Amino acid sequence: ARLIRREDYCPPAYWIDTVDLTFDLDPAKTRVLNRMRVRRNPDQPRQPLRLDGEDLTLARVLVNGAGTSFRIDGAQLVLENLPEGDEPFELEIFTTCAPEKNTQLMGLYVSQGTFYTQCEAEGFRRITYFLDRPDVMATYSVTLRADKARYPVLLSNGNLVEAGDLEGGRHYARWVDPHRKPCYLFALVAGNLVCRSQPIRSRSGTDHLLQIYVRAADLDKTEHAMHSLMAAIAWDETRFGLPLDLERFMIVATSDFNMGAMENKGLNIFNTKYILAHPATATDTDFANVESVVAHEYFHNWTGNRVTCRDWFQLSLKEGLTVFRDQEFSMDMAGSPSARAVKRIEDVRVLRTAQFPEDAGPMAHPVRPDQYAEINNFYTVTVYEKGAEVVRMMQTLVGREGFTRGLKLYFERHDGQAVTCDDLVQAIADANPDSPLARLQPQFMRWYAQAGTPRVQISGQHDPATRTYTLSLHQSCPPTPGQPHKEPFVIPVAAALFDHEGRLLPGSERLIVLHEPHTEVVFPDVDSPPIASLLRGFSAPVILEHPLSDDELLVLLAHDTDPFNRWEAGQQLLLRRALAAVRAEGPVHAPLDAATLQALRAVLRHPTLDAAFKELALTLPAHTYIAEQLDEVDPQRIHAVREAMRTQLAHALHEDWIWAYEAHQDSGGYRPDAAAAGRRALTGMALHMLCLAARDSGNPVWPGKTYQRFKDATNMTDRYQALSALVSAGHELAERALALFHERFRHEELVLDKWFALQAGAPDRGGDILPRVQALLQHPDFHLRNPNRARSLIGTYCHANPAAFHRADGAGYAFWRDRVLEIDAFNPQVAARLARALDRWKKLAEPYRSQAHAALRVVAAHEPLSTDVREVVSRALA
Ligand code: B3K
Ligand code: ZN
Repeated sequence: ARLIRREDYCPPAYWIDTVDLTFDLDPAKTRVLNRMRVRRNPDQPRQPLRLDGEDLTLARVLVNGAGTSFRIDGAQLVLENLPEGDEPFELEIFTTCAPEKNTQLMGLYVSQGTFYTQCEAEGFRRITYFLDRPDVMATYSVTLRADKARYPVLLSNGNLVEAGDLEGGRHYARWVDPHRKPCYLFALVAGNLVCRSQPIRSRSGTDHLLQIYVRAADLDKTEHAMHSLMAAIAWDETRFGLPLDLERFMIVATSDFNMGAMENKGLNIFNTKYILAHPATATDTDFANVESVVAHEYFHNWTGNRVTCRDWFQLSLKEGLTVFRDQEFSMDMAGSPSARAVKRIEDVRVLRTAQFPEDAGPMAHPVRPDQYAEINNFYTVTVYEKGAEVVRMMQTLVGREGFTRGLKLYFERHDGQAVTCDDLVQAIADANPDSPLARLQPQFMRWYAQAGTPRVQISGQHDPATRTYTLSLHQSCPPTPGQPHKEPFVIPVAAALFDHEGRLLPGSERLIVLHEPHTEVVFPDVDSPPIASLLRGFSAPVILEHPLSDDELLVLLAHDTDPFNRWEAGQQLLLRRALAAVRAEGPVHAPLDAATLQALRAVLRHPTLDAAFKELALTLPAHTYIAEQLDEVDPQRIHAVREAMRTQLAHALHEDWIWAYEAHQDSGGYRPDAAAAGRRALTGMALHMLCLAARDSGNPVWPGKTYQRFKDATNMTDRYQALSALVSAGHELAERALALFHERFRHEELVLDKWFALQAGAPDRGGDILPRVQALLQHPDFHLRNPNRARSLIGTYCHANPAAFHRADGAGYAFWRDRVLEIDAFNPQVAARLARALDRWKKLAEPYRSQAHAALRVVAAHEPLSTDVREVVSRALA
């Protein structure tokens, strides 16, 4: 396929200053009249105007009110006979499209009788012919006309300036957005929705109206989203001095959405999954996700909308920065230092289990990619989460206040512009001229240019004669596709030293900034060999190779003052045990030793640690994280080792789990705060362990209690945890509970998604999951075309259940192959995400490797195949 290259960027030959759109909305045939003021870009050579369009029926083109000649060249409308001179001219384009036939959910589409749009990255061209690129910014006015009974609510960006009735039962609304914007931020919604409204006055005294639109049955699930929005608005003003710039800020939720949400100016459109939250139907995780995604989209109003991307290669300019901002917001909302650490640990886990594999696989790309065939394939954990880590390193290098100063300068310089990642780094460096960031700026930019996860190897030497400790750090980065050699990165390593009783050595905390391949750091006044705690708070997205002894790790697990590294010490111990058992010959047996079990018991019983922290510390390293440490991966072996470790934890800590369950019960009503959620997470884990132990002992007490809790629960978190404990222990009560759960929530789409996902993600026992997933495809509640439902069943099976997916008979891959092709025929974006489940096939042991290879080749050879899926599978096969 044709590759788009970053180095080919060229400013547009024309500018579009204003856009006036009139929609006659009809699911079968919507008419779109697009009137633009266009002018030539005098800085570019004179050339024809080429407008992008896709799946449009063109009816008429007028220039300054008169007919004109045009031609269609591929997906572009080409106008050659434009007025001489550089005066602006009026261009009028009349097209139609068919929203009800739009199964890709890009452009204008219909979901459950309501019209929605999705334009990022390149969906606006499916609505009208346009210069569909983010550096073309215009002001928009929009008139919507539709049947009044079926579409009583008509929304677009900006302010409502006029509305009224038309003949034939139709009505109209006219919206004007005062802010210039790129077309990817355009949105419209028309349908039968209700809304929760909230007037607010900002800290600076301006009045605004906040609205959340949903279906009538969902109105009681919007309170948490509204609170999250208000908190996000207040936070952005306090932390960064960024106010809400709109009279009206609207959010609309839809069940059919390709991704999480979209930050359209003043009219965010959300997947219902990230708006709706009621204690009876949503878990603590859902509540936390709603809070962070609502905040994320709101924060885009400045980082993305007021200052946008020059081209799509700069995507991380808005995404990395906005993820960083939503992470900071969630940490501030969590409150206590340990609750902040819990959020940090969760974010690092995502990075390690999803981004590190991406960075080591066939889709590896820099945070700012150099080329793509389909931009939708680059909305990745690298651009988002690694991009956020890069922004976080900048904050570490210039300090929190320095970073705020830097962002302020960024907005002073670039408000209203479409800019690049260089402009962001430049502003932060310029606002902090004495910082290591300013000194090392060109080298720091390698984080944007080089793919791959750097490794930092550590060795330490204590010298009793000089009472010094010398730390040697060596950095390297493995090759990635197209980048055989890497230059050294700027790596901030937060460090501290402890003695063997776990006491922090006074004055030993410091930030080491690596920028050369080898660095030596000398700590003075060290009497005896210390224990180095490095990369504290996960100060850089790297892999640390630090040969601490088990005893040293145990000291850090018990005493490190950095909660992140305390957790990390426990994970390293568990990872070592797991890897040793995976590499050993013969059947898997009891991978955990007594010392590790005792240390984990001490964490669980600890008098002051947070429940949420305990739950994370007792969670085993993820399957994919273990797999990444190996050269050759036998997924069944990893699964067996993890199961054996879980079983050991369940039995060895049996009394402790009973204690944990009983000591962390909440009385009173449900509240989604971090402390209460932590207690529920820990009691949920305890139930899992107690049901697991009961499976081997045959003792019915705990499964019985769990079933009772499942039935009596007053919130979805407790109910789902209990159900999941029965399902993952494979207890006979699980089937009954699943049936009850379905019966009770059969009208709740998002709960049904959980029901499908739980079954698709359950521990595999003798290959029983695939047949169940296949049977569920035929379930009357399964809808392949609904992205959430497809992801919950098929996505969970292929991406989140390695032991069930990687079958020795290859049936999991055949299933993957068939579903990728089936979905690709109507929704390439969703298919391409699914296609990535085999990214790491080359690491698989036989027979998995050959079977995965065969499935990939079938997909790659299929005709027709979308650009999206073709790019993913051809990179996997390369
Ligand atoms: N900017 C959107 C993502 C659009 C994805 C297009 N394939 C949501 C977000 O990151 O906030
Ligand atoms: Zn975003």
